[in-house]
Amino acid sequence: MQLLASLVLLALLKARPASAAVKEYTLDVVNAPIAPDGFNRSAFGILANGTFPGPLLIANKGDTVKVTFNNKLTDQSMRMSTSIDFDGVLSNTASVYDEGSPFVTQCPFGPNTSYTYSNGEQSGSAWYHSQLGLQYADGLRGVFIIYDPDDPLKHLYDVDDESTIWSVADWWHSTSTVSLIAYNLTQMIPIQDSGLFNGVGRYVGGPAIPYAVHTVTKGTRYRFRLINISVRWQVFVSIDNHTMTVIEVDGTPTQPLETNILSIMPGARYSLVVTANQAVDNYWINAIPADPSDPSKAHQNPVFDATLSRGILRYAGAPDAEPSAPMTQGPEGADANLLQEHELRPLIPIPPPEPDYILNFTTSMPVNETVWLLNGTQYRSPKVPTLIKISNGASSAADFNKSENTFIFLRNKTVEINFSPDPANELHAFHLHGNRFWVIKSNESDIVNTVNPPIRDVAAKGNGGTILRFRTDKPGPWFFHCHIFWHFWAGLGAVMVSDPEGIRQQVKPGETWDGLCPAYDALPAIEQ
Ligand SMILES: *[C@@H]1O[C@H](CO)[C@@H](O)[C@H](O)[C@H]1NC(C)=O
Ligand SMILES: *[C@@H]1O[C@H](CO)[C@@H](O)[C@H](O)[C@H]1NC(C)=O
Ligand SMILES: *[C@@H]1O[C@H](CO)[C@@H](O)[C@H](O)[C@H]1NC(C)=O
Ligand SMILES: *[C@@H]1O[C@H](CO)[C@@H](O)[C@H](O)[C@H]1NC(C)=O
Ligand SMILES: *[C@@H]1O[C@H](CO)[C@@H](O)[C@H](O)[C@H]1NC(C)=O
Ligand SMILES: *[C@@H]1O[C@H](CO)[C@@H](O)[C@H](O)[C@H]1NC(C)=O
Ligand SMILES: *[C@@H]1O[C@H](CO)[C@@H](O)[C@H](O)[C@H]1NC(C)=O
Ligand SMILES: *[C@@H]1O[C@H](CO)[C@@H](O)[C@H](O)[C@H]1NC(C)=O
Ligand SMILES: *[C@@H]1O[C@H](CO)[C@@H](O)[C@H](O)[C@H]1NC(C)=O
Ligand SMILES: *[C@@H]1O[C@H](CO)[C@@H](O)[C@H](O)[C@H]1NC(C)=O
Ligand SMILES: *[C@@H]1O[C@H](CO)[C@@H](O)[C@H](O)[C@H]1NC(C)=O
Ligand SMILES: *[C@@H]1O[C@H](CO)[C@@H](O)[C@H](O)[C@H]1NC(C)=O
Ligand SMILES: [Cu+2]
Repeated sequence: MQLLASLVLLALLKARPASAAVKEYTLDVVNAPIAPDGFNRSAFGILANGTFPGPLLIANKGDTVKVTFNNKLTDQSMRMSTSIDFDGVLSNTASVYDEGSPFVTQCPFGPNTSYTYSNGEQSGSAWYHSQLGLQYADGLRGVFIIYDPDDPLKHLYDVDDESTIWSVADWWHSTSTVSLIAYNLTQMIPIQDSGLFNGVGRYVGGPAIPYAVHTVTKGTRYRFRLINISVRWQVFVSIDNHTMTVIEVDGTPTQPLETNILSIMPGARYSLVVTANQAVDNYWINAIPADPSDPSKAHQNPVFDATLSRGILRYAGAPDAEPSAPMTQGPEGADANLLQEHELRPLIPIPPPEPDYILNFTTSMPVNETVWLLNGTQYRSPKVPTLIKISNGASSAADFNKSENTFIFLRNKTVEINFSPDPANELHAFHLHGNRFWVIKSNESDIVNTVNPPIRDVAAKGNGGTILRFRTDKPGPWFFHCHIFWHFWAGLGAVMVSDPEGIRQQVKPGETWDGLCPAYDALPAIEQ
């Protein structure tokens, strides 16, 4: 038989609601044909159960969710090992090793092996994706929703189910391996070939693949869960003739805030209440990928046309046809009521404590576009994961190589990450694993809010300056990186270690996890 190392560990959950259940999922990671925009890649994708996006995973708040991934990859032209991150899932300390960060919390697992991730203790809109190299560009990404049966905002909407999930994504016709070689040669991140809305899209010169349709009933209020599973760029989302009311950002319920267009960064999530209150008709959902710092970049790829990235909102009774309105990029100029991050208010405000640590950070690109530095250091994965080093006694930054860009904090403190205004207008999307942070200053605004700032886990860092704070009350090594994975690959990352002593006392992974690194290290390079 194959080497099937399967681990099932019950997370030591805190007080859970009576309804708490254990939900188990199995996903086969396979090489399978995929053509979300009608283009048949010569190499197959790397897909969960052969689909893109991968199967939807759902659970209720308080459930323990165990997801077993069987690595059945065979194509040697792409990464054959994998490691899965659940963005937006707040791993508890007991299971921090199931958090999926390669070489931080675990070693990846190779072909013909399995690994079970066990998580609990959270709610909201989340997603899963390969965290290894650029593997998720090849398709290994999907949506994970944790419903809250007692949602305090339930009265605002009528429908919130599997049909109201909107994913936006970018897609490349080449494999991530080929794209990386091109990136290296040209020093430019390859522009995607299409933008996908709920897994379908079009490219210039390609077939007229039918757009994803969402059918609504007039008079009904829908909670759409918008999830950006892209690898680069923001997506500007709007619905012709409709407003959208934001009620959740990255898993945090918010006070309702109305908008008619919003920009979503890679990795970010929003819940939007939309009332079907217009004439029975077909309306465009515009999901326009754009690089605001340099719109001309889109023209580097002649098959990419941002306006082809869209879906259809169809009222019951409207013809089975595309909207007659022109394809636009959504409201512009005075008509645009663009969502401002700093105006978001958590439903339950939590004032951030004054910081115990202040990290003044810079982002820079000193050599060429394949090298990005976070505060002067290019993050490179070590051979031995951070968590193992800590278990073996590492307690200060000096115990790590400089290229691990690792910062250590004592328990129960507040850390502030301060990106000063920076004239290089390059957009980054900083994401902290396993935690949520306060955005006390958004890039777009000069307001510093220490009373009721937005709480989320992905924030834009542009030229305006961004200030984040987080607590160190969850012992663990947490990746902090740009979610534009090309930048991350080029080094734009760090590891924030909360409470190394607590990690040693509380984190007890067990045999299967212990076996991951020896197994990975023994793999031939082609299978790593
Ligand atoms: C994925 O495929 C496997 C094998 O066919 C199946 O057992 C499993 O239920 C599927 N998982 C999901 C979430 O659909
Ligand atoms: C892609 O492959 C499918 C099935 O083999 C075929 O029907 C389709 O025409 C191909 N599409 C293109 C654009 O070549
Ligand atoms: C995985 O197992 C299958 C069937 O046992 C075998 O044919 C294949 O060579 C194995 N793949 C790798 C990469 O070891
Ligand atoms: C990028 O190019 C450099 C120099 O030619 C080479 O050393 C490096 O291995 C290349 N990296 C990739 C991912 O191709
Ligand atoms: C970019 O810089 C890196 C680091 O010095 C180097 O390895 C790589 O070859 C450079 N790429 C190009 C295209 O010059
Ligand atoms: C998703 O994020 C990527 C990366 O920032 C961005 O390019 C894209 O526009 C976003 N998509 C949506 C629909 O917001
Ligand atoms: C949508 O709004 C546009 C611009 O205000 C208007 O011209 C159009 O008639 C509206 N469409 C419908 C179906 O109401
Ligand atoms: C960032 O780098 C600067 C310059 O090397 C250094 O002085 C500073 O201490 C670093 N910041 C942190 C938080 O380590
Ligand atoms: C961080 O930057 C602020 C100004 O933005 C400065 O007042 C402070 O001294 C800096 N702290 C460190 C440790 O460099
Ligand atoms: C740093 O890296 C070197 C070589 O890459 C390795 O030999 C050494 O053990 C590493 N040190 C630590 C503290 O991880
Ligand atoms: C953490 O800090 C808060 C306030 O600073 C304090 O009230 C609490 O007792 C501390 N908890 C632990 C476990 O140290
Ligand atoms: C960041 O904020 C600055 C200043 O307000 C603004 O000019 C820039 O467009 C913003 N960048 C992004 C990517 O939002
Ligand atoms: Cu970035």
